[in-house]
Amino acid sequence: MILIGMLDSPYVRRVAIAGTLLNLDFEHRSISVFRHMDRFRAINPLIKAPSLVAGDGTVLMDSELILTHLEDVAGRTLRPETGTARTHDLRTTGIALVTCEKAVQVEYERKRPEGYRYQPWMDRVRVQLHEALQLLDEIAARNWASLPQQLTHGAISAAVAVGFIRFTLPDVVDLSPFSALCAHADSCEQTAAFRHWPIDRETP
Ligand SMILES: N[C@@H](CCC(=O)N[C@@H](CS)C(=O)NCC(=O)O)C(=O)O
Repeated sequence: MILIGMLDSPYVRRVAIAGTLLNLDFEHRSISVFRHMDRFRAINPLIKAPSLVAGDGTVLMDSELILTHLEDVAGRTLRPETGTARTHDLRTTGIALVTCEKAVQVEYERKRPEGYRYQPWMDRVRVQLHEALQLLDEIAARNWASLPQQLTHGAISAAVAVGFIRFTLPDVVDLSPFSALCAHADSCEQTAAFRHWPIDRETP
């Protein structure tokens, strides 16, 4: 299996970290959807990161669907399998993915020339981002004072979202009100799986 995409994409990084936690053997190629568009397009004409070339050559996209496939291959899941814990982890993952989406939208909006930016849209996205961070902070304060034995998709995705904001938007998003979430991200970044996939690592 080959995972395609830069680790500064929170979606690529969550897949890479989960793949390692699932003990899967896969290759990673740091191909950028912007800087290496033609190379990317040759693998996936839709130019979406992450993409995964599965064992049989099928090209998958969307981090959640790729994770579904990786868990099929591994024969186990990082998500609690039943009950309230599962429902809560699905909710947390959803909030974390919105956090990633809104943070990425802020970054993409910044790429536009000044005259092409639309402030009411930016204001809306930033309110959504702030709300999502607030919800994750409450979850972190309630559940992640110490790291769970098994990192779930919700816990991984929340930490990866913080990592992305710290790396890409340090001048735009003030994370200081979200201390429990930041502490959770710090703890995750110390683990072997997160250290194996640093946000700025590029494979040739
Ligand atoms: N819902 C998707 C979002 C993936 C996504 O938007 N990735 C960005 C990179 S961070 C991308 O492919 N951008 C290029 C584009 O949308 O054209 C997922 O979970 O994988």
